[in-house]
Parts: sequence; C-alpha cells; structure tokens
Amino acid sequence: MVLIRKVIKTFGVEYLQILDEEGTIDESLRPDLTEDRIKEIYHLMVLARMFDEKLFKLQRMGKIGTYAPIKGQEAAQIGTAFAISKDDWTVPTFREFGVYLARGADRVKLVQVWNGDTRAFHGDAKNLPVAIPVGSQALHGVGIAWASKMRGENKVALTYFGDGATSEGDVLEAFNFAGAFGIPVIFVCQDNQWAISTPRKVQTAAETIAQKAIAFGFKGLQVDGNDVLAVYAATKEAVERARKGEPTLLELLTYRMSDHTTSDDASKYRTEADVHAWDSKDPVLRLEKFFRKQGWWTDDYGAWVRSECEKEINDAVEKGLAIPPPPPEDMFSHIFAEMIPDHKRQLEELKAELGDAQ
Ligand SMILES: Cc1ncc(C[n+]2csc(CCOP(=O)(O)OP(=O)(O)O)c2C)c(N)n1
Ligand SMILES: [Mg+2]
Repeated sequence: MVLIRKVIKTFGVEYLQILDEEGTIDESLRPDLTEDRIKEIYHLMVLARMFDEKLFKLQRMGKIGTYAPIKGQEAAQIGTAFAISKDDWTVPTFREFGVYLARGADRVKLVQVWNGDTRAFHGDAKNLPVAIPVGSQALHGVGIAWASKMRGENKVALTYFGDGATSEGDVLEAFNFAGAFGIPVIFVCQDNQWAISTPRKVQTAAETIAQKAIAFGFKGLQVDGNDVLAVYAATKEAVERARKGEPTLLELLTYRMSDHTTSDDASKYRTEADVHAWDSKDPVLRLEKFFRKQGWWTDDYGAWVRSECEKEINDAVEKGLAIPPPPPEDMFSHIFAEMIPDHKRQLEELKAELGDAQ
C-alpha cells in the first residue's frame, strides 16, 4: 500500500478596508456611490448616533424600557441596510436600531417599540421585529430567503447576529442549510468584540469568524466594520452572489462602545483604555475626515445635519411617548395564530386580577 500525505485544498480569508482611520480612500476600491448618496449615508449615521444617545438617556430618565446601544456600530448597520433594495428583507436582533433607521422605518413607531409596545412592529412587511433569543434569527433569515427563492422572487435576506451568536447551534445550522441549498441569504456578523461580558477571544478559537463559512461551502469575508464604504461594497457584492443563490458570511469588525444594554455596567469587566483604543476608528468621525479630504465638508453642513437629526428625533420622541400603552392582555395576542389553552387560562387569571383597574 502506498501512503499519501498531501495538501488537497488551501483556503484564505479576505479582509476589506476602503477608508483608513484617517479617512483616506483607496480609489481602486471606491464603490459606485455619488457624493449625494454618501451624504445620505452620513446623515443616517449621525441620526443613528444621536438617536442612540437620546434613547439611552430616556431609559435613564425612566421613560423607556431596556435598550441595547449601537454606539460604534453605525457603519456596520447603515452600510449593510443601505446596500439592499427596499423589497429585500432584514432580520435583525435587539441591537439593530440603525438598521431600522436605514430601512426607513417610521421614527415614531420605533420609539413606541423601544418603549415596550411591540404593536408598532406589526405591518412592516420587509423588516422583521427584533429577535431576542440569540442566534434564532439566522434560521429565520434562511427560511425567508428560501421561501423567496422557491417563489422565484429574487429577493435576498440580511440576517444579523453578533460574535457571541456564532457559538449557537442555530447559527451553524443556518450556515449549513444555506450552503447546501444555495439560499440567497447574507449573514451579517457584527463582531463587536463582546457578548455581554465574554470577550471575542474566548468566544471561539478560530482566528476569524469569516473562516467559518468555508466549512459550509460559501464565501466568508472579514470587513472593517467601522468603514462604511467597505461595509457597503462588501454587502453589494454579497447581494450579487445571493441573487445567484450563493450565501455570504460578512464578519464586520467593530466595537461595542457602550454597555451591552441599559441593564449592564461594562466598567465591571473592561477598562476605559480598552474602549478608548477604538476611539480613533470611530465610523462617524472617519466619514467626516473623508469628507474633509474630498472638499465636501463645511462646519455649516455639519451643523445643519445635526440640527435636522435633532428635529427628527425630538418629534419622534414626543409623538412616540404620547402613545398610550397596549392593554395588558395584548401580550397574549401574537404568540400563536390560535391561543393555546394554557394562555387562555392565564389571560382569564390576568383579567380577574386586573378587575376594575382595567
Ligand atoms: C438563546 C439565548 N441565550 C442567552 C441570551 C442572553 N443574551 C442576550 S444578548 C447575549 C450576548 C450576545 O452577544 P453577541 O451575539 O455578540 O451580540 P451583541 O450583544 O454583542 O450584539 C446573551 C448571552 C439570549 N438572549 N438568548
Ligand atoms: Mg457581540
């Protein structure tokens, strides 16, 4: 018998950055976007940054419920959502406030939702409500994209999750199904270095998350997730592949600059220095540096964008917080198409308890 030992296949993982930390562009990689379109992206990123700050403060004032901040992840969220068409799908988690903004979701309804009133999610046909169970929505994204493929609609689904979610079986099952069945799905992993208090380096022994796609037979790409032009370009390419029935895993390297949620205190498990190390990579600042280099920036323009965003936010907050909360029994209304006996019994108990308070 002849023993053979040889390399039968080697793999590599690409990394994409188009704008460096100084806002200098690699012209050879510049995506096909006009000045106006890039300014639209910038406007959305500033809106996301300011809205995020506002919601955080509203929670601290006791005016809204738990909120998961997106500070630092604006490029990852706006850049991906901006690269798909309005008929495509997004399947977000609890940390995708910026995705909803970029998808044009009604701002008043967003405040209503983050105030705990999920009725405001109903009727949005292309953007799913937030998924709280970590990783579950990767399967939903695959299912939606599969249905779209079977119907011959040619739509793609972007399903979002974090670095922590890649340790969930659901995500790996979703990868396998997507690869095996040629599903037009894009897996968007915002690798923000933390899963609550678990750092990325102990989440997986794999050097990159992108490489996990290789095992399932499709492309995985690591992208500077704080560079909105790279995120946009990588998503556009992924959309082209998806329309041909090839999934993609995008690992967007970024950093969660704030607490996990308003119920968390990140200073208990990471230092100020850890966080500040990412200050110079800030996605909003980076775009401003790019604008200066392009000669697109004036202080008046910057002030105008901020004041427009402020008006939009204040208007949404005022109207959203004024909406009366749903009746308590609404919590039973949208779990199953038909109410199960256990829920019927609980509903009766709730009504009896509330009595005249209703
Ligand atoms: C199935 C499941 N397990 C645990 C939790 C509690 N939990 C909420 S968020 C989170 C960490 C998620 O980390 P990552 O996937 O990196 O997303 P990020 O919060 O960083 O956006 C955990 C463990 C949950 N919601 N669902
Ligand atoms: Mg994370």
